[in-house]
Amino acid sequence: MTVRLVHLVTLGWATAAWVGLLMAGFALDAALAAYPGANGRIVLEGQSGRLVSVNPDGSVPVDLGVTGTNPAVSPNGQTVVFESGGALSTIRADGGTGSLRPLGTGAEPVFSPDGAFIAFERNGDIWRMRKDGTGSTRLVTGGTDPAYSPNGRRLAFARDSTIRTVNAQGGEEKRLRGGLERPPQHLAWSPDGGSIAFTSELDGYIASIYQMNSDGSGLRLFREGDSYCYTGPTAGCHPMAYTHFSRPEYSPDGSTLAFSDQRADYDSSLPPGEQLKIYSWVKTAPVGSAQGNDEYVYAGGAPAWQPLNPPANDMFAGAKVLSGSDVSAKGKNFAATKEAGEPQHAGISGGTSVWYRWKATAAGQVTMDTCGSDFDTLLGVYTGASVSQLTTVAANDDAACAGASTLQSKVTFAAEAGRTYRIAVDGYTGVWGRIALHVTLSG
Ligand SMILES: [Ca+2]
Ligand SMILES: [Ca+2]
Repeated sequence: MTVRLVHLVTLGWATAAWVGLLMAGFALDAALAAYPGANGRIVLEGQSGRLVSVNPDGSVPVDLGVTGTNPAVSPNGQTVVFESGGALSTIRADGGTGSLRPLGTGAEPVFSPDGAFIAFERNGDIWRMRKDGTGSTRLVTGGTDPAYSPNGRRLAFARDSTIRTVNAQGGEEKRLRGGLERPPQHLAWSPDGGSIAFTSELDGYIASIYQMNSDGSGLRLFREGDSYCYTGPTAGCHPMAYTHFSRPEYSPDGSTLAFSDQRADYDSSLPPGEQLKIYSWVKTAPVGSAQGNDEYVYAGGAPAWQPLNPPANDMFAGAKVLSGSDVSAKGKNFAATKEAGEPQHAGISGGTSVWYRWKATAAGQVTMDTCGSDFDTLLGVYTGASVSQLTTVAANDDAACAGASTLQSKVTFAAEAGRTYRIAVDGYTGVWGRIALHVTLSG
């Protein structure tokens, strides 16, 4: 549903219109999300109305640089689609308005599990389009709150007091569950395919989160919203204090639900008439946990959980092989990690390394650089067969590329014929980006 709670406006959450910068986006991997996935960061609408990305414990907040709400993260974890002023856009998960791409009118967006499509609401119907905003088609007439099954074959959606599914390309509809007391909203399908979570809202104030099996059976309450009347010196029920649990979102590993916890509570230290305070938090709790076992994450709402899929050459043992005397390789260190025993490249704390190996076909001067990469790189070149027993050949943090000083890296050394060199490209303090790596051997 696109209806915003009235009380959010009082918090200054009103959505501002903004003008987007169109940019030719990078092509993204269309790999299916694997279950169980690894949990990345949580993207949410912060109290300022801007999208914020935080670690699941709320640490290291990053302002994504845009006003928006209802974010969803792509299966490869690299792109966020979100709603702002009645329109949808995508942005890189690490932010930056330079990657902003407007997609057109819509609400409640969600990526398909292969990352190729975005399903969304438009004028009370459910549509899908390609991730670049082209090819919009209506899948369902009369429906809200789409959620893909993890295998991508079905879309769950809400219509009146029922939860239904439809083929991901449209067509045949199935009713999973009817007779719900109140219209369901904010559907989320668990990564193992077994459960669907949703919000049930009483009157715009009180709301609860339910789960059910994905065949519609086994309805169970996860978090129950409630209301109460104040009994202090200014006793009364106008306005009422209440709790509002909404927007459940499964962690990629399936163990945890993130959700919005909004509440109005009395603060008797304030003057009469101003005692009702509104709070909005993102919290997490284990999927089967009882009420009250919630972890505070961050002030705000509408959480979306980022799946992490480290690159194939994250580990030393999975190094990508480069061959030739003049090699250009493209790569990414998104979601890459530091492994046990790994040295600090160029003596600097990185944390998001990927590995390459290159064998010198002849003796000569070799230059290796990361010029053209779009992040602050570290470069380390080693010999040795084990990540914890490497001998440093050369290392660099920042170097000149094409005559200008940059945050990219470059090394030059004398290569021995037939020797295999191990190359680590890392992100300075663990940043992520797209790698351009060049190896040039001159005889
Ligand atoms: Ca690594
Ligand atoms: Ca650097």
